Formats: sequence, C-alpha cells, structure tokens
Amino acid sequence: MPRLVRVAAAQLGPIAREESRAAVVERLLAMLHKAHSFGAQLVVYPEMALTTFFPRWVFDDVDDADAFCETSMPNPDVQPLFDEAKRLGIGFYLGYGELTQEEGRKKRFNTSILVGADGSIIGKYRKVHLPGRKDADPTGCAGNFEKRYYEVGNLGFPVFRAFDGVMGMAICNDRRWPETYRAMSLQGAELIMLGYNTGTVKRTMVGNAQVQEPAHLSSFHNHLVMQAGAYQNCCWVVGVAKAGMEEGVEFMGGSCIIAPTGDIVAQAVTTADEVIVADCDLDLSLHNRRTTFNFEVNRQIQTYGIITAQRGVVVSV
Ligand code: CDT
Repeated sequence: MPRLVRVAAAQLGPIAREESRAAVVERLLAMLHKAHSFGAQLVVYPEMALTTFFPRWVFDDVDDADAFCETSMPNPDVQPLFDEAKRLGIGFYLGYGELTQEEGRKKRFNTSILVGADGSIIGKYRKVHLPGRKDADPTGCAGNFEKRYYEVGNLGFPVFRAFDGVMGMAICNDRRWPETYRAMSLQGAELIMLGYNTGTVKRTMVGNAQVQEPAHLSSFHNHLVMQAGAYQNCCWVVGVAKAGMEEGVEFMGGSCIIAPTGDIVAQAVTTADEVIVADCDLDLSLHNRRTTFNFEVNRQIQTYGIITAQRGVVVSV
C-alpha cells in the first residue's frame, strides 16, 4: 500500500505593507478552498505569509519590526484559517514572524508551524540560516536585513510524525544549505516543506561597480538546491514562494513539488496566488534509501567531522 499524501503548494502573490492580516488570511482561505477542491490533505504556504517581507527595509528603530510579528498562534486574525482547515480536515504549514519572550528578553524569529488536520499545532521550526546583513549596506546591493531583526533559530531541525509519514520544515535561505536536508533526513524526514521570499535580482560589487547576476540564475539556483536536497536525502521537497512585485521588489515564483528522484512533479506558472497539487508517495524513495543512499551502510562519518568542527574555510596547505 503506497503512503500517499496529496499536498498543495499555495503560492502567494505580493502582500502590500498596508494589507491587513485579516485580508491576507482571506487570500489564504481562498487557496485553502481551492486546495480542498483538489483533494489536498496538506497545504504549504510561504515564508512570512501574513505580512509583507519587512526585512527588505532597514528600520532605524529595530523594534519597528514587532508590528510585523505574531505574539501568539493562532491569534484572532489567523483563527479563521485554523477553524476552516479543521472543518475541512486539512493540515497546513504556515510561515510568519514570531515575537516572543525568552530568557527574560524579547526575541524575534522567522518561524513556521505545522498544523494537523484536527487544527492542533504539531510542531514549530525557527529559521536557522538567516541571510542578509545587520546594518545598512553602503553599496546598495543588499536587499535583505533579516540578521537585523531575527535571531538564529534555536529549535534545531526537528521532524514530526504526521500525515502518515515523517515531516520536516525549513525556511527560504535554509534551502541553499545541504546540512538543512541532511539534518532532517538523518531523523527520517520523508517530506520537507519550505516557504521562501526570494528576489529575482541579485547584485554584487566588482571593484567599484555594481554588477547584476544574470537573470536566469536566481530561478536556476532555487530549483537546483531543492532538487539536489530531495534527491540526496530521498525525500519530497515542497518549496512555496511569495511571488511578484511586492513594495517595489520583484520576488520569484517557481513554487514546486519535488519528488525524491529530484524531479519537479508540479510547478506554479504565475507570480500570483496559485495552488498546485501533487500526490506524494512517501515510499517512492525506498529503493534509493536501501541502495545508493543507504546512510547506515554508505555514510563515512569518520571523514565528516570537519563539517561541524569549523564554520569557515581554513586553508592549511
Ligand atoms: N528570505 C530569504 O531567506 N531570502 C534569501 C535571500 C538570499 S540573498 C542571496 C534566499 O535565500 O532566498
């Protein structure tokens, strides 16, 4: 009997700074209903799916970020999503900015939760690989200041038994790091959900000149890392964008559902609110798990210590 879970990727178009949480939740609900009409059991929404992507701005007062964060979950704005998903018997992944009190002080995290078909929160993840800069960028290249507002996630890479399998979560820049997938696949992850907000244009300085990366590369890298993560770790990956022109910045779409073979089996074609679905057979990777990627047999951990012993490159030759 295959373990099939029908998963929907619910890509969001842009969210304006002035758009209320209630209005955004209406959009999430519309996509929930579409996903339900497609027979989905699990809906994956993007990173920071309740507000505009505020870390594109450098607020002089860092605490201005609080207004974009949630202090509880569910809260009255998001409760309709929890209620309707429960009524329909659908689970979901939701990314949002989290504002919390820990160790006697205020902390913000870039967070996602996995909610079960019964409306209860199964698990939480806090983004580990924060991109961007802490301070304003004099070159004007940087468009991401998450390090200014968020703390590095302190929950590790937990996995959760749900939807007849083992589920993992990651957020945006995490997808570029092989350690993300491996940390979860070593705990048996069979499906990894991740939301992203990724600009279509990347700039860098070469000497005194600002140089723009060739346009096709952002989208190529987006799929490259997720497809490699899926294949090398024998798991499904569901990558979901916030897309389109948001507050003057263009975010890529390309939301997709990737099989453990590395194949993209469903992909969004717009940069607006769009729902795609796929039947994810959680047993599809059994062959690879028993052969090429039989970790127990083939991983040579005596040679991998350097990966956790040091952070940066050390040239000793
Ligand atoms: N939101 C987020 O994590 N964005 C990053 C921007 C990286 S800038 C090179 C991303 O990995 O898409």
